[in-house]
Amino acid sequence: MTVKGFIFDLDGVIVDTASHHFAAWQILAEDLGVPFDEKDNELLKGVSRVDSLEFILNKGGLVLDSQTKLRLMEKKNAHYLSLSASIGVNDALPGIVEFIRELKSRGMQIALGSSSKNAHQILGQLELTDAFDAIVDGNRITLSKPDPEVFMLGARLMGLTPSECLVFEDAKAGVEAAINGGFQVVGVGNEIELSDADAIIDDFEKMNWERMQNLLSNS
Ligand code: B16
Ligand code: MG
Repeated sequence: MTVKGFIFDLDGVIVDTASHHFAAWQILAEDLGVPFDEKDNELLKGVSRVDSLEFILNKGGLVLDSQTKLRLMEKKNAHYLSLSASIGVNDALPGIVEFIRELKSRGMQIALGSSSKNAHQILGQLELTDAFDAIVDGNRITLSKPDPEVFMLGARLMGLTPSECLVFEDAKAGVEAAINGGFQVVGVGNEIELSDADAIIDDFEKMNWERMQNLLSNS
């Protein structure tokens, strides 16, 4: 395997903040009188805050001015941050910290590739900031997944080409972003949603170097 760098999505891969994003959007959608369920939320995983709001407004047939949209995004983010405030060092998803440690001990480079503007805050709460050689978050990109910008920048900051990197993603938009950028990608979670990925794992509980190599050689 020629992989030298690993790019991890944040929400839904390193920590279960996906449920907090869902809850915060649900509160906002309810205020706006727009129906919003888990199926809608699945489409918003990995999608930027502004594009997520546009999705909800579009679903409800609502047209709002840019000031109101800004206010709504601030409101959603405040809900999200209050739901995420209790995240601490023990809340990384099972096996992920050990797997990242193993990769580092083998001399691999590690990057974060997240659409979230809150990524630094959440990584800080998990005390994982120092584990990353490069951090690309929603503040550093202009195009949302499925555009590959977030992963391209991660690869560039590690001094690697996309073909030298492996991406881990829990979102359909994220898997498409990786494929669009020419990366190999492992889907984390739903086999049907993520069926375009090169390989799929349920979680990181039994993940290690050997298992990862087997997964990729069978893909
Ligand atoms: P924020 P990821 C994504 O993070 C989330 O999956 C998505 O639900 C969220 O809307 C997006 O970040 C923007 O987040 O509002 O915090 O900037 O999965 O790419 O790590
Ligand atoms: Mg995600």
